[in-house]
Amino acid sequence: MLAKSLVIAGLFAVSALAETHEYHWTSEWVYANPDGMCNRPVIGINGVWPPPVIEVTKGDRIVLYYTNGLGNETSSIHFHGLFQTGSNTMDGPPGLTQCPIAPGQTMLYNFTVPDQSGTYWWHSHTEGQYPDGIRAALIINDPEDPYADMYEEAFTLTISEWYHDLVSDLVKSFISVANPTGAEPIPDSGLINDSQNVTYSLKPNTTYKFRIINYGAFVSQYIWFEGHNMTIIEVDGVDVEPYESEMIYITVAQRYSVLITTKSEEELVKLNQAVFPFVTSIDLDMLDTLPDTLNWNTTGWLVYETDAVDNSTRPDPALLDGSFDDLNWTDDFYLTPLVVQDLITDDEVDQTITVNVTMQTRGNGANYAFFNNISYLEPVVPILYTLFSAPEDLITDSRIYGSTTHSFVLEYNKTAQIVLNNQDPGKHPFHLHGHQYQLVERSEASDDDSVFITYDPDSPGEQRPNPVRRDTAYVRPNGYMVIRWHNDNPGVWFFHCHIEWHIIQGLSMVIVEAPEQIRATQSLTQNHLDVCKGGGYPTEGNAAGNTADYFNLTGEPQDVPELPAGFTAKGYVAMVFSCVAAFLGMACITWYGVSDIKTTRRRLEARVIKREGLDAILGDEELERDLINDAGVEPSSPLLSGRNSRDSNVSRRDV
Ligand SMILES: [Cu+2]
Repeated sequence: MLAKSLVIAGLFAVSALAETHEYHWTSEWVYANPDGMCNRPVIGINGVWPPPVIEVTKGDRIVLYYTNGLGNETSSIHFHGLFQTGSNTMDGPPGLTQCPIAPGQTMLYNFTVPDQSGTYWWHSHTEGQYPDGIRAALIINDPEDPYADMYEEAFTLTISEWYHDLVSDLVKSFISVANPTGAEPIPDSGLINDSQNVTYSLKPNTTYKFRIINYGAFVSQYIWFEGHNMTIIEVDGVDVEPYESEMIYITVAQRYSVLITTKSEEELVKLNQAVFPFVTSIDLDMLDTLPDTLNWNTTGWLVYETDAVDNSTRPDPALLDGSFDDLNWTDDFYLTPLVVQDLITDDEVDQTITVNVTMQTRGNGANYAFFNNISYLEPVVPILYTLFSAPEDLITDSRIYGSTTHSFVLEYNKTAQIVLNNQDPGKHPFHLHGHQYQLVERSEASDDDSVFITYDPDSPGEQRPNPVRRDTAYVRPNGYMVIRWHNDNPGVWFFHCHIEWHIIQGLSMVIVEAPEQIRATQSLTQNHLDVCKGGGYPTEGNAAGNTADYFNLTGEPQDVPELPAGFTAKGYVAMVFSCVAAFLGMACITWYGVSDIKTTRRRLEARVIKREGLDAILGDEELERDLINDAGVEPSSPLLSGRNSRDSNVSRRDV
C-alpha cells in the first residue's frame, strides 16, 4: 500500500490539526486461502489481500486514487456509514452517484469526515463484488472520545462468512430456473480478521476496546467471549450509553464497539485458566440447507500475558447447538444514544414511504426480490447525473429517475420515514446511505409464514424517546420495522438489504433527498465525468439516457415479467423436480433456459462476460481445490469441533 499523510498548514488552528490521507490503490486478482481449505482468487489492493484498513481522525481528508486493475469487470468503492455531506458524488454506488469504473480507469474519491467518528468499513459497491474480498475496516478516531479514559488499547475484530467459489460462479446457479425458490448460496466457513484461530494477547486487570465489524455478504452471527462480559459503547458510529451484554447478534454491515475488562491474576490462579475462547456462530435460521462440511462456529482466543498460570493450552470452547432463541443476546432496539436526538413522533413525520418486501419466482423461473413489486435495476445514466442534466423544473419529479430504480424524492428539512413490511420469512438487514436513522419500531417475527405482522399507524408498537440510531438494522421474519430521519443531507442515497444475494435479486431502492439543494450546492468532478467517458457511459439524460424527452423511458432496463397465469412458484419447483426425477433434468433446464428467458436484465448478461474474462486473466492457472475431504481433515460433528486445526494461509504478493 502506498499511503502518505500530509499535514495541511492552515491559517486556523482547527485546520492545522486536520490531516490529509492520500492513498493510491489498484485492485487486482490475487490468490488467498484464509480458511486453510481452499486457495481461490480474491480481489486484493496493490497485490495484497486482505486489503488495507483506512484509519483517520475526525476532521481529516481522505484522498483515494482508485484504479480498477481487475481487467475483467467494473468496480467502485463505497465508504459505508459516512454521511458524505456536500460530497454525494463520492459515495460510490454505480448507477446512483457515479458510473461503473471500467478496467484501467482511475477514480478520485476526495472528501472529509468532519462530523462523525467510530467504526465503519469500505467496500466495492459494484454488485456481487465485495464478497470476493474487496472490503476492509474504516476507523475514524474521535479526539473527544467520551470513553477514551475507560480503555487502554483498541482492537479491530472483523467477522465474515467465506465462500470457496467466486460470486460470479455462485450467481449462475442462484439466479436460475433450477433455483426457483431463491435459496441463497451456503457459505463454506467463517473468518475472524480474514483468518482463523486468531489470538489477542491481553494483560490482566486491563480494559480493552474491541471494534467488531461483520463484513460478510449474507449471514448474521452471534459473538461471545467466554468468561468475559462485553459493555457496548458504540453501534454503527453512534456512541451509546454503556450496556452490559453476554452475547451480541450482528448482521452483515453492522458494527459494535465493546469494552472488555480482563481478569486479575488472582482470578486466573483461582480458575487455573489463562486462555479464554471467543466464538462467532452463524445464525443457522438464515441457511436453507446445512451441509455436513460447514463448521458454523469460528473460534479465537484471549491469551493472558502471565507467568502465574499456564497460557499455552487452549481449552475447548463451550459451543452451542445453533439454537439461540432462549439465550440472552442483546436486542439493539434498547440501546440509547449518548447524544440525545428526540424521537421523531408519529405526528412529526412529513413524508412516508411504505414498502412491502417479497420474493417472487418470475417468468424465467428464477427468483427475485421486490419492494412493492419492483425489483431494482441499475439505470443507464446514474441518478445524480440525471439530476444535474435534466431541466431544472423536472428534478423533483421522480419519474425521470426511472421506474425500475424505484426512486423517491424527499424535501429538504422535512422528516421522512420508511415503513417496511417484511412479507418474507427471512431476516433482512436494511442499510440507508447518508444517514444514521432512528429505529423507531420493530415488531416481533411471525412464525406462521401466511400471517404477516404489518405496521398499523393507529395502534403503534413500542417506541423509545431517544431511539437507537444506526445505519443498518434488521427486520424480523414476516414482521415490520419503522425508521425515521431528518432530511438534512441533500444527496442521492441507496436504501437496500445488505445481504449481497438479495441486492443481486433487486432488493434496493433510491432516496433522492432535496434535489434542488443538491443541484444548487454540489457538482460533478471532471474526474468523475472522465471515468464515465473512459467506460463509454453516458452522463446526461433520464434513467434511459434520453436527453430529448425526460419522461420517455424507452430503453430503460425492465424487470422480468411475472409468471404466466396459472403458474406458481411451487408449480415451477414441481416441474423442475419431476423433470429431474425422470432423468430429463438437463434437457428440462436447457429447454426452459432457451425458451423462457427473455430478460433485459443487463447485469446478468454482464456477469457471464465477467466470468469468462477472469478465465482469460488467470490463464491456465486452475483454481487450486483443496476442499475439506481432500485435505484429510475429518469433518467431525460441527457441534464438537469449534475450530479448524489447520493454520490459515494467506498468500501475499509484493507490489
Ligand atoms: Cu435481504
